Amino acid sequence: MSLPVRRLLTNIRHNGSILVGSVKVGGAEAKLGVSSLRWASTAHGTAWRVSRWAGVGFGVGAALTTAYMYHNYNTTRLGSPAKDQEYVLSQPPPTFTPARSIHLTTDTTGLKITLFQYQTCPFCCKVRAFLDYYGFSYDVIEVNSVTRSQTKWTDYRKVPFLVVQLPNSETILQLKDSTMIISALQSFLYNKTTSLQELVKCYPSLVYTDEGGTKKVEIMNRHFLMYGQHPSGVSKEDIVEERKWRKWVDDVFVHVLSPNIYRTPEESFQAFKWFSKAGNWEEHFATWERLLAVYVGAIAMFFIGKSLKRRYQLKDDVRETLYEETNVFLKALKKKGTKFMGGEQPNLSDLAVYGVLTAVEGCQAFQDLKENTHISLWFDRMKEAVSQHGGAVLTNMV
Ligand SMILES: N[C@@H](CCC(=O)N[C@@H](CS)C(=O)NCC(=O)O)C(=O)O
Repeated sequence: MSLPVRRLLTNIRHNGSILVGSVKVGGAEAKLGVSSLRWASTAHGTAWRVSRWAGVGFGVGAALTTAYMYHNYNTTRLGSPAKDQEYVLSQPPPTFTPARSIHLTTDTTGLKITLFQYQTCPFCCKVRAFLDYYGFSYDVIEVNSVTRSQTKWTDYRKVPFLVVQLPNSETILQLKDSTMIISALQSFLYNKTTSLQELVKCYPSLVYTDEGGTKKVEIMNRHFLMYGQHPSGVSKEDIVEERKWRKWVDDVFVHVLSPNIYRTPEESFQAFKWFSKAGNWEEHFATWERLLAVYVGAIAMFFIGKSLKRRYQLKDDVRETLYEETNVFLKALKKKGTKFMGGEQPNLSDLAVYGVLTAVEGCQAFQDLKENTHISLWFDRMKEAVSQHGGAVLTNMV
């Protein structure tokens, strides 16, 4: 086993920081500080670190890495001012060429949204499913997960995040964390009289130190919608149920995916080839970065997948857990007897499950899931609803 991979595994065993930081139950997300050993929970986040370590192994050189990190550390980042203004940027971020721009004339919210993302990160896919379903216009900035040059200006260390310029205003917000982004924007759509700037104040971040002495950031209320007044046609039970499934996606379902897509070395390799294709890595990575991310990433993630399987107590045959958890959702859907968990239209729980599944759509695990469960019917309906911007009436504010 190569040194980088061995160190990686040692870090998982002893440090325990892998995964815990980003998607732990209760929402303890970002780890703070600058360190080359902060490992992410998902393929893409891990891949860039793997490739960085592999770069050392392949002779890029410790000095170069150190200089690069020192540069990162010293790059001025746009921080957050006063606590109740924590999502307000003190100055506009630098401009980047969007990988693509989605422009819908039906979106009259006046919000100018830019999504910073990795194309196949499940959290980013979840946000895109939401934005597309509601027909928001937005620009996509594809972050190079090796150099991360597009995010040097911010102290937030993860993707996705949104930069949102408010209508007729100089104010620019930075919304962090997929679940908070979705809750804040959905609240805005329900609450047309309250500005987004006011609404984001309902999601303050809380910094704390966990039992292990690690600093964590938790975004309060991130699964809660701020309705203002009780929405018509939605019962209290509907609201609680939607929240329950959204939490289930963040706390359970998303953790079942990685061990499944990296189940064998072949599947792991195939998954990375799909990430490379779907994320257009040829355009966003230098050739050496892309090849390292694919080859070293696939090997490393195969081992990490095993560790994740233990951490999240998946069955020995991880597919069994994937089918079982998917069936938990499908069974609840069947019991409701409606097209979607939201009834005749998708709600945020449908969008969350659908969103994270689209991240693995090109993987063998998803093919197996389609063959071994009844996910296809609902999934295809969701695809149609999202691609047709089924919720666009809410972004049409005239
Ligand atoms: N709780 C966060 C988790 C986000 C997350 O873990 N993102 C990964 C990529 S999939 C990440 O940015 N990891 C850090 C990195 O790649 O540097 C959310 O829901 O947005």
